[in-house]
Amino acid sequence: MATSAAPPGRCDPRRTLELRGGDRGAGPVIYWMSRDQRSRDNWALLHAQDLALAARRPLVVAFALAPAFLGATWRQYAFMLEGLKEVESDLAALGIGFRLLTGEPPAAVAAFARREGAQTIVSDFDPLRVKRGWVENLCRRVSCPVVEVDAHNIVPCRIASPKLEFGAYTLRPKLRRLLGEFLTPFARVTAHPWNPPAAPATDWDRVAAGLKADRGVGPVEGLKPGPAGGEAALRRFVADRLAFYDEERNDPVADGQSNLSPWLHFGHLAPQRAALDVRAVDNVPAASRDAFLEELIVRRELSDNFCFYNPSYDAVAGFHAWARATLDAHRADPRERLYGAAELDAARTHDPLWNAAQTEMTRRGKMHGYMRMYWGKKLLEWTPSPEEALRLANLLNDRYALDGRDPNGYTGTAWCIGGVHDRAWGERPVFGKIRYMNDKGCKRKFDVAAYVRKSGSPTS
Ligand code: FAD
Ligand code: FO1
Repeated sequence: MATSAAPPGRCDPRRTLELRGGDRGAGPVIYWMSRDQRSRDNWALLHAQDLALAARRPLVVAFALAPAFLGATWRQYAFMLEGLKEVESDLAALGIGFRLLTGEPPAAVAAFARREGAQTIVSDFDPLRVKRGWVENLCRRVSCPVVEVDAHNIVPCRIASPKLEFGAYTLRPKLRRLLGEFLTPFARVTAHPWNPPAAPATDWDRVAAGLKADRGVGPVEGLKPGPAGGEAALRRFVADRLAFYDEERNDPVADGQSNLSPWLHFGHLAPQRAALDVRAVDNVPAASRDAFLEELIVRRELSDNFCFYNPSYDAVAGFHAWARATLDAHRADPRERLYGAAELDAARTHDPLWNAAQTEMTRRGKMHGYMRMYWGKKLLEWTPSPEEALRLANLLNDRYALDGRDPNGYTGTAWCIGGVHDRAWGERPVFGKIRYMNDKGCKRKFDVAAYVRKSGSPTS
């Protein structure tokens, strides 16, 4: 069926970056899907389709299932695999191929691309070290062009700023200046006229059985993984809780957050979709709408900026000089209490509030955003060094949180322990000038006893 040449690029060219040139093979365009695991609202898929339409080629999406990923357990893999099943059938309905590849991702994708004679490979932007390493490795293994598309940030990370930003206050104006050009409606992926050779549907049971992920951390009940689940969660938030977001988002007892982070993390839901839908709501207080957009756009895109431009985003070496100096000056301060990984993991500290936060995360797969700050800061107070505090914060967060292994997480723990994107505060033992938080501050803000009851304690 002849169709017109590709419509004029549906994806803003500023979202794309050619990582390598090369010889265009005679085969399909391949979108190596990783961060943005969805068929709708996906600029990387739209760009890959434009390339395939212009070359009158099939379009195939490849997902490389890593045998291990930053400490991910069965909890996270189960959520992700459920979503990928849905993506496979969404793509099939559009005549777009889906291939689940196993083994080390760059080698698996390179072998697939060579076998198929890929015309071009499109990848989706991700600032994490492991992901950038995968794409660099791929570029050395293939001879066709490889193009990166930022499908996660509303303002592409590389465009928003060419450098590491000090904080929200320095990035916000840069985002604001460009938001009008990038916070635009999504084009739709169309039915693809050149279909890839039929391939057997993925044997998802066999894929799951082949995963070594630690089954000791089980799936979180009651959440519907995948793009449809993410879109439903967004509709529920907008309908029921957006109106109260400004005053309730920092109250761990109220269910005031959107709870969208698992679907945003796996790319089942596009942040831009959430921003477009929330911005269009006109029957809620502007303060709530604006507060949500500040977190969703500024805070989240600040995290990508931090991880992209700071190679030590998950290390004390990545903290600002003032923070390293103040933490060094207080390294020898006596710690009132010291806890190791086992006690912290089991939520067996002296502090019922901290235990409740840890229990919420291990049971629910998500800790309330306000409690994450308290939770992270106590680790600095109760471990022998900032390095150990940061290691344990990332280890526990990535083990239990559905939204873990994310730039937001590494930035969040660096904020808690190293004052990243924060300022210096009054000097005190152990913390130095890093912002301090304690349970008295929490008691002033919300009903601590109610939160402890709600989250349960390890023995309950
Ligand atoms: P909402 O309040 O509804 O916000 C909506 C979205 O805005 C979030 O999903 C997220 O994409 C973005 N957002 C909100 N707050 C922040 C923030 N402080 N920094 C960056 N983006 C933000 N977020 C993760 O996605 N994964 C993590 O592993 C993670 N670990 C964290 C660890 C610590 C120690 C701290 C202090 C924060 C961490 N955060 C993490 C950031 C924030 O707490 C979560 O994004 C938020 O609580 C997710 O729940 P929600 O989607 O209901 O948030
Ligand atoms: N991305 C992949 O391309 N392949 C994987 O096998 C994979 C596993 C995985 C497990 C848990 C998790 O939280 C993320 C995982 N990711 C995987 C990456 C994810 O899609 C996101 O791109 C990043 O974690 C966010 O930057």
